[in-house]
Amino acid sequence: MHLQGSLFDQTDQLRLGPLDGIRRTHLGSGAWIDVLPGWLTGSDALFEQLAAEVPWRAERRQMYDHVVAVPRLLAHYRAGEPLPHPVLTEARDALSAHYADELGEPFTTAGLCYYRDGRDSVAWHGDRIGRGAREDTMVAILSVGTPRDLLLRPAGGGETVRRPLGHGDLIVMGGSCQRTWEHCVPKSNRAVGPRISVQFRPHNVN
Ligand SMILES: O=C(O)CCC(=O)C(=O)O
Repeated sequence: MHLQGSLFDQTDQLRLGPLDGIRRTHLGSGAWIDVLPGWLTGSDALFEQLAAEVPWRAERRQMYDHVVAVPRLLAHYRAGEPLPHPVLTEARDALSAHYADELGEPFTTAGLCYYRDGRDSVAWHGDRIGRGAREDTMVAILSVGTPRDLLLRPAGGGETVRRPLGHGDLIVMGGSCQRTWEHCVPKSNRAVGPRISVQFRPHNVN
């Protein structure tokens, strides 16, 4: 499945906009999301470059008595490791500066997920390996390629919030979001094109 470019993002020139336009929604229980549609312009060109050049890993996981393929490709960049494109370094640093007072520490790591088509997905979870299990924190996600729904729901059950994310959109999950809410990218029956998400996290949040 090829990426169908956005009609609104027909430039090859990569540019991050200002973060002042970001809008916060309080979800309850101390969780919030900040959303900025189209933060990165020229994002289709970035999608193509990341899809072609990142050393993607296909992982396998034990599921009951089977080993199954994880339905998406992955790459991970630890603190201090060069990111696969300079605009991602710029994005991480801009996010660290914007949230410095509230977060009290920089974003240091980057996880990349490549959803090749609607069969790729990630199940409901919170990022609770490490400090996200005990402390308020933030996870910032820049999405490029075809929009896919990111769903959020209270960990104890409740109404689901849906945010379609692609083509340079930014979402930041903050406060208690990783502990008190869960998120997922569900499979889609429609013929959806590919999407890459780049998740920036502070030290020891996974
Ligand atoms: O692709 C996304 O936007 C979400 C990724 C995610 O939740 C994860 O990798 O933990």
